[in-house]
Amino acid sequence: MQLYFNPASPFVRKVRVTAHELGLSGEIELTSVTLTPVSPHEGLRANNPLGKIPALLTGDGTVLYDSPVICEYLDSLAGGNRIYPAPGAARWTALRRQALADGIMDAAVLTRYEQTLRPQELRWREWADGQLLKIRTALDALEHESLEGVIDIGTISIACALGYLDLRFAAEGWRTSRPRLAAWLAGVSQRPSLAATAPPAQ
Ligand code: 99T
Repeated sequence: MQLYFNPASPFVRKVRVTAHELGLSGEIELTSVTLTPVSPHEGLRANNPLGKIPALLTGDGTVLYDSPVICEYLDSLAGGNRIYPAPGAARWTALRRQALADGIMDAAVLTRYEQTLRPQELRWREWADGQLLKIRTALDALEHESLEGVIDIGTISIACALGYLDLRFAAEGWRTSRPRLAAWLAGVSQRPSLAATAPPAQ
């Protein structure tokens, strides 16, 4: 399988952590791409019309995107209901947490593009503040979640979202008012899957 990849992308990291947890990382070949909405990657766009990573070319030539779909596909290859819990309360919790973490990543990536790509004179402060409010409110909600000892698509996504904030928004200091979440991340980051996929310091 071939995965379009960039080490900074928290969505790609979700896929890689999932593959690692399922014992499938050896079957994934990484194809490195650099892209933004204003400098798309043509080869990628031929496979994913949205021009976003991650995108996965499976063994039979099928292309899958986005990260929730790819992660669920990998789970099915590993027998199913390992990273995505079986139908029931745990599954809804995991899916909701994935949605919350993906929402943090979406808001953070959009803010990053606003702050680094958009010409200075076109920047819209209130819009960026609105995205940051989503991130902060979501982090406050996560501070009250019981994440200890749970490894599923929900907690994997949360760890990747927090890792991206550390990479791109270190000045935000998200740990200050969220000690429980910070302690959870410190512990879970020791797992080989997360340690092996930590984004490079930039
Ligand atoms: O939007 C673009 O054109 C390029 N951006 C991406 O491909 C980002 C890379 S993170 N990926 C997504 O937004 C995927 C979201 C999708 N819903 C999923 O896979 O779950 C780049 C981060 C950075 O460079 O700082």
